[in-house]
Amino acid sequence: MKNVLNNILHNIFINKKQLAILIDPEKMELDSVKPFIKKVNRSVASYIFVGGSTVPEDLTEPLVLEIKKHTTLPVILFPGDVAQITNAANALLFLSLMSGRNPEYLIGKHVQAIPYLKETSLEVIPTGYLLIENGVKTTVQEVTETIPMSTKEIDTIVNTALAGELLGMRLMYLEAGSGAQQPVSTEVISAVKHELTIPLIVGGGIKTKIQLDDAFRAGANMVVIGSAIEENEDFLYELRRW
Ligand code: 1GP
Repeated sequence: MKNVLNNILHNIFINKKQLAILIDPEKMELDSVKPFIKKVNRSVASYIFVGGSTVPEDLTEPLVLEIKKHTTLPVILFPGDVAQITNAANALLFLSLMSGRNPEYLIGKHVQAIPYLKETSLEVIPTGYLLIENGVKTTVQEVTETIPMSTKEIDTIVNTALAGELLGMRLMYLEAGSGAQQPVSTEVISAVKHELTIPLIVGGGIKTKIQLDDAFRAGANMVVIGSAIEENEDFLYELRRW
């Protein structure tokens, strides 16, 4: 059943904070999935995201199948490339990198993905994706050859998010980049949230419970954490209750 987006909207309606744990297929061995997912299951996480900027073609599907053996949480693809699309997941964030002006990541990859998506039962969720500067160059910036948006130009960030909403995006994702030095600032989050009516996802560089709480307080409806948990799985223990 295609209910991931409805579930996100329902959780917002009942004021539930939503946390997604991001797993990069390049960084997770299949043998480690079971113990890792057990910890995720005991945490407050509502979703598992799977994806990365530079994942080899044959890694994503076996990983998703293994994750699904050990959890009932929805698995959502957060792909860096078309080769990361697999029917084994529940949903796909169909990301358009609206902060950049590289046509490949605005529409090109999407056209390439259609032959896969025509055959799939995946829930495809149109998602605007905005890369925000964080002080260091991140992999997503390198791979996509785009420039992140300056935090000094909050109006441009807000207007880009709104343009995405008017184009029909169902989610908006503010991204500082995996392993970012600084997460997206609370000023940027609240300015975007103030104008947007679609759900707002925030990720990149969130390493502490305080940063997580700050992102929610500023208006994020969902927060994504990857690197901090890759580096220290015990962080999941801190995420056992809100
Ligand atoms: C990256 O937003 C996600 O695309 C998560 O970032 O790995 O820094 O948590 P981190």
